[in-house]
Amino acid sequence: MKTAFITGITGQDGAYLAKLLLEKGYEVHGGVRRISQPETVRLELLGIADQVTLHEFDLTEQNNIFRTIQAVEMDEFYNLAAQSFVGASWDLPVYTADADAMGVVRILDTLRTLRPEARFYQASTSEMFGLVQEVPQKETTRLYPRSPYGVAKVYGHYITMNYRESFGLHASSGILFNHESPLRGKEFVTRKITLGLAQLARGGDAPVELGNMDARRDWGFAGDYVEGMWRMLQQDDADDYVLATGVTTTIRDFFTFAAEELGMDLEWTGEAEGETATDRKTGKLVMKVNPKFYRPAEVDLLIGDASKARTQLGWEPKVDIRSLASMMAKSDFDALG
Ligand code: NAP
Ligand code: G4F
Repeated sequence: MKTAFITGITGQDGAYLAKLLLEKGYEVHGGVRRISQPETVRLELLGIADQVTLHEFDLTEQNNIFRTIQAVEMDEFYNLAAQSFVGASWDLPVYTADADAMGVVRILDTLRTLRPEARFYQASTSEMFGLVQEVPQKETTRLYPRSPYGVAKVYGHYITMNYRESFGLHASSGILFNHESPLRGKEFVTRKITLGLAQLARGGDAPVELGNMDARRDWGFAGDYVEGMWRMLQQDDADDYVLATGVTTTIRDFFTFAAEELGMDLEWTGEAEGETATDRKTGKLVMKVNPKFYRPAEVDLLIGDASKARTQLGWEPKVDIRSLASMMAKSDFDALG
């Protein structure tokens, strides 16, 4: 039986990865940062809260990282923990760098000292492509981050490559494009949309307030993406891989797909800050733009080329964008019932 340690096990990806590894027969340990009331709701929703061993773990605390890696005899280490909300990274740039950049080197340097044989996965991101220099984006595309989060993740990405090349660690980096699910945090745009629409469909009357409706994302299902993470660590040699669907969709189209799942028929009017959507069936205003949600710098077009992962890992995303929007809208609607 292999043992895995997952940082960020209470997050969206951490919960799905823990479930996958348990199904594969792993002993699963995870890191949870100290807060007044530990939030294990995603592990509970997946029915695995009592099957994983949790350890106090914080990316910003070197001694805590050292003691955790000393205590758990792990074969694989998945670093999924991060300050992961791009929008917040302009308000918390120093903390974001501490957690998302320095946190990675704290872990790598401790692994190098205590467990050089353990395999390491770093959660890199398409946000590193930012102002895209090539379409679609692949492993060799030049990075041009557009947020303090993206900049911090670029450091995490390069230090992972550097420890692989300098010390021979089996350290891989997954450059993952956006992946969503019913377990997605409520501040991210997809979940904000499906939850807001579900509340409207259940009789609420507060429109969903959004920012840049023209941004495009390559959205996949988180359950598919954690399978790709695992596959990376099963390769003989560590490497970097893009995981993406290759399909890009505007925020507006995602909103429409989710609304259709809930039986709405949208009429769009206006542009930019004046854009709105109304449900023709009920006459309710269901979306209005609020400039408060615009970002100081935007990533407008993300679309990934996952050919390398397809060829070398045999990885394929299985859930398309319409099915994803339907799955999330239905889950939120059912939960509110
Ligand atoms: P998430 O749901 O926001 O989960 C983040 C996890 O990190 C949570 O468990 C959180 O704990 C934990 N965490 C935050 N700060 C920490 C700290 N200082 N010390 C220890 N743990 C800390 O994110 P996700 O969507 O699962 O994403 C997983 C990873 O993939 C992240 O690194 C993210 O940046 C990266 N990524 C995500 C996507 C995507 O589309 N989802 C795409 C590319 C890359 P709490 O529960 O206490 O908040
Ligand atoms: O859902 P988002 O907040 O995700 P974003 O910024 O792409 O970041 C996510 O994906 C990254 C991978 O590329 C991860 F690394 C990161 O950890 C995270 O998981 O925003 C998506 C787009 C943005 O262009 C944003 O401006 O949606 C636009 N948007 C429009 N209105 C909004 C809103 N985003 C949010 N969160 N809230 C809005 O009201």
